[in-house]
Amino acid sequence: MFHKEFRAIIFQNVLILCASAVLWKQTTVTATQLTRPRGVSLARASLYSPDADFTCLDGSATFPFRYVNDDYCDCQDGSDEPGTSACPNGSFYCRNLGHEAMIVPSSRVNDGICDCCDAADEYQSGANCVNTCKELGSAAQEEAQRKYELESQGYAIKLEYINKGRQAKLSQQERNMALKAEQVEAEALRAEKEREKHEAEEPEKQALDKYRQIEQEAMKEKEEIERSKQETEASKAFDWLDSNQDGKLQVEELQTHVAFDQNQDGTVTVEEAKFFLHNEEEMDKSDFIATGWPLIKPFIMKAQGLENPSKSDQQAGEIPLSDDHHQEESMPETEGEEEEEEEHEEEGETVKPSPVTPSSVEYDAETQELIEAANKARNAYDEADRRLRDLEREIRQLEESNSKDYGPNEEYQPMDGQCYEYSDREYTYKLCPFDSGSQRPKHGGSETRLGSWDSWDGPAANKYSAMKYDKGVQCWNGPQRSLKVHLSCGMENQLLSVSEPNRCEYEMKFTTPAACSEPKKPDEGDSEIHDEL
Ligand code: MAN
Repeated sequence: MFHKEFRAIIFQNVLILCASAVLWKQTTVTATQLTRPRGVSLARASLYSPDADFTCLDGSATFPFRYVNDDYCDCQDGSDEPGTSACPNGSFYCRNLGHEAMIVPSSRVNDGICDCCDAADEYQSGANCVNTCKELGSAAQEEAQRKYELESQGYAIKLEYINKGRQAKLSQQERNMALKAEQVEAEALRAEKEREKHEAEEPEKQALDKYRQIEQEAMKEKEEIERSKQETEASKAFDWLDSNQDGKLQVEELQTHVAFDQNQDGTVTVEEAKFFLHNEEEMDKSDFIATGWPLIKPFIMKAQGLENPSKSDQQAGEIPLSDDHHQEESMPETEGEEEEEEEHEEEGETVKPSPVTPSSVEYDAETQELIEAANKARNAYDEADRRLRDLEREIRQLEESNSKDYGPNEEYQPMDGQCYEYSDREYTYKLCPFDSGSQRPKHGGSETRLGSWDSWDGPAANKYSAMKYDKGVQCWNGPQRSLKVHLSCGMENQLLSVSEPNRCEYEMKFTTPAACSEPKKPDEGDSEIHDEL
């Protein structure tokens, strides 16, 4: 208040009009047809009307317009001194014609340092600033143009990606529809083949059951033959051991065979011999066949295996066995038996029936036909089943891929299926977008999964600027590894850097044309500032 009153007195007494005229001349600049005080932007020009009182822009005071730029700070917000350094918080606007308009703190006005390229901030300091706006303007424009062209290229690639992505989605959808139709057919075909298989297997089963019966009978017969062979062998052994031919085996008879010398002291004691007679004095033939021979036979075999057969025959009084490898020691066969076998061998016939197994069975033509028909039906069913399962797998994979969010316009789709690497001193990192991220030590060691594709993870306003991969390999004594990938516009898909800001939490920087936005044409030459209040 005091300040204003004091001034009013002075101006009343000294040539008011003259002084005002001089001040007005000093504090105004002419720009694009609008006269405005020095340091005021075009946008704010209307707030500085020389025909009216000036109200501080914060509304804090109103006073005659001649106080504007009078090098004395009247407004708290410094708005009355845009063209002088009188207010500490004022701002000075320079037009910088040919380049970019700029606002500098008004404290820098006439401080001897050139801030504005048009030298407007140093109008009284004698700093001899030169107007460099034209040069700066054209350099900036060239840079802006270069950036614009790069962005345009990136964006052009992005458009291709969008095309590819949409195309891929379309063909996936088409493929999916075709597969679904095929699936219906394949299911019907499998059901039909399954029915045919059952139909063919039923008569095959009946025919084979007959064979199975025959096989079982043959098996029984074989067992019977085997049993009677054992019996014959036991009977021969009995006759052999029963040296006095009285139809009973006595201790003394066994004592003459070293095979029964269990402790191998050169003598078969009574106890040793009785052991084989079930601790009885003697044993008749039927007991011998049923229980004696199975006990005695291993001892005889052992003795024959240990001793020289040529010597043992008389010395040990060995009982020859009928096993093939003891042929020369076999008990004398009856003449008839011998001749019979020889005859068979000459004729090339099989003496005993060979064990019946399904593979060796010769089926009659009708059964064979049934088996072949069933095999054919089984193969046809297996093929139909395989085809259906292949289709189902393909559908599952397609649906999984189809459910992935490849960006608002499918622009990230072409990155799926690709992998990108980056190496630092210790590790080679790999990012396979929409799949996983991993880390491999450069000097040997296995790959560690840092995470699997989870979701887009950018801020709400820019969701597609970051990706999250989680559930990686468990960190020792810590959480499962996880990875965040920050995407930015670039001419190519490139993994730029990898860091681990927290243990087992990884971050990657990745450039891709898919992250480019439509570039804006750079402004021609100079540009204004839209400094709204
Ligand atoms: C490995 C790497 C590192 C990680 C440690 C944590 O060495 O996966 O990145 O920090 O394990 O134990």
